[in-house]
Amino acid sequence: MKPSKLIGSFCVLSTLALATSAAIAQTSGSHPGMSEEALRYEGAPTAIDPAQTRNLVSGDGPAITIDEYERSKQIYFERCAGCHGVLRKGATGKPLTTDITRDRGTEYLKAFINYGSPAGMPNWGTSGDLSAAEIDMMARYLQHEPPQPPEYGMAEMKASWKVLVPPDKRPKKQMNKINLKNLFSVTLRDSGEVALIDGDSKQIVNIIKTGYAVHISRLSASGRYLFVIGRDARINMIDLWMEKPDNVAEIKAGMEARSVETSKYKGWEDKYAIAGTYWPPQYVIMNGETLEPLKIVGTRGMTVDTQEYHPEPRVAAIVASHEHPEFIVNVKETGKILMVNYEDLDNLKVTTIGAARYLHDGGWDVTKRYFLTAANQSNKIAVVDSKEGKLAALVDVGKIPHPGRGANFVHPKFGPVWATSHLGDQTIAMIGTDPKRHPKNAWKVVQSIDGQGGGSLFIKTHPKSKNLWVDTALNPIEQMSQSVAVFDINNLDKGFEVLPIAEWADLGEGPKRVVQPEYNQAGDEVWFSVWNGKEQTSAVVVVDDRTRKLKKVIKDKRLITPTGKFNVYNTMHDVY
Ligand code: DHE
Repeated sequence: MKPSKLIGSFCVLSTLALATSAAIAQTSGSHPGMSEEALRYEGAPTAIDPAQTRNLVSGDGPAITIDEYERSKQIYFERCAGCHGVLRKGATGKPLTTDITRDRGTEYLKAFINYGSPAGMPNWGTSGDLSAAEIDMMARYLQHEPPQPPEYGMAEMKASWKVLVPPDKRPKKQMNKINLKNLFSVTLRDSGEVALIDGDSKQIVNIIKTGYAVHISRLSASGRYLFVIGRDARINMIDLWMEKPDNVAEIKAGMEARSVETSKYKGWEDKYAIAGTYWPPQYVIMNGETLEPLKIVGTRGMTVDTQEYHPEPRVAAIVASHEHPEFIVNVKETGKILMVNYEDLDNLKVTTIGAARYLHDGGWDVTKRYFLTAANQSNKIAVVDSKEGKLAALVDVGKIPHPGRGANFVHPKFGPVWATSHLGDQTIAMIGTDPKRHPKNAWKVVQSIDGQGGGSLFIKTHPKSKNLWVDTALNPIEQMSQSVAVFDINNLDKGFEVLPIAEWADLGEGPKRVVQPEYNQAGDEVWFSVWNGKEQTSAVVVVDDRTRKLKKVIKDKRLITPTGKFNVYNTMHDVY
């Protein structure tokens, strides 16, 4: 087994030494207590520029020079902030506020950083990632107040906002011959672009510059506008009706972000867009045709369980309700789900639902009434009843659920279910979602099966398919990260078939992680990204869903680090 190399700007982990998939959920030699997958996934650098933060060196901490503070700050933002938070209040990693760090003292902190901890702290020193001098500097730095990144309000948003083509100058009808419903928006992570690929011809229609380390794409309710958000919180609004689809508006919604969505309730189609930011911790509602920022709301507040103040509750997944004119907003660190009613932005009504920490991604059940979302560090799925505006259940699942948007299908024995795979173990949990006709199964794990291993990020099926696809993109074992498991929904106990997607792509050197299955509109093809290093060749592999055979490898030197893929029809209609 070759140690997998990390991609792009991911944190640097030196050794990957897991032998069996069972061990993955437990510990690894270099980072005891925490799976390599989880660390690699969460520990990415923050998009906030350390140079823009305000230094807070005080006489209360140990001696540190300005130069040391600056260098430590850089290291912290690159390697620590993803887990411990920019303000060090804790997320996946423990809090590192000065009341704690000063109490521990320099020597303790040095040992901690050097050797790591069973709770999951990497061994930055013994792994060779940080020198003894750097560890000493970091131990002192942590005893000073965290540097404060600037706030980002209406003035900053307006200054960044550009309407490149005003609504009245846009086409009145579709000006191209593309079958838009089967178009795919493909994230080109490390080039900060999206590729629009025609799902019928498999040709690239356009490559569009977007934000840094672009993250997800979402569609307006009409399917005309594509919204893309980068980790730097830049949103690009692309008009698919143009002869060559391209940007018509853009804005920087904050300094770091992951989520964007549009209003979908009847009568409100295409009216609003919303983006949630990691920094500052807030969301903004924008005009759905121009991206003009209209209403900014902060998410700082009390945590759901211990009810203590959190200064940095990041906004994770957002979905648009089909039951009410509402956005459903996951607030990660407080563990709260907000139902933001957009009927009257001046008198904004927000229902706050207490769920569990730390909320991340999720999707709808097949009726689109229930939103199922991962509270990943609580190993739970929270179920929100969007009709009644309340929590329907908190369901215990495996270790670190990571559903993407999840997978809906009719289980041969238990009726309609929604499934998630896990980052921290090999299981796939199926939760009953039909309280009317299958009340005994509703909001319970009706079956849990084993997939290839841990390190799964995405699971997918389609209403027309009998296949359930589960990736293992972050599994440290190459054979697993470079292939995908597929189950027959009618024979789930039979086990899975493994398809060697990366091998089919025939790309040569590189990590070649196989990530995020996505169906075409017809539901007869599944697309996979083969995510290689920035300087290496990547590809998108199309598999025939019925035969499970290779249909097409889309290889093009412009496809740099493809990851997420968003089929227009399926994203518009929440088909998954
Ligand atoms: Fe994602 C969705 C956050 C790393 C690919 N990612 C999401 C969502 C959030 C999120 C909150 C849900 C958005 C929504 O539905 O509104 N992702 C984060 C992180 O904080 C994290 C852990 C670390 C980071 O620094 O960003 C992270 N994500 C990754 C990756 O490394 C992935 C695998 C590759 C990449 O492109 O960066 C990745 N995330 C994705 C994809 C989706 C996503 C493809 C959308 C899935 C879908 O089917 O909707």
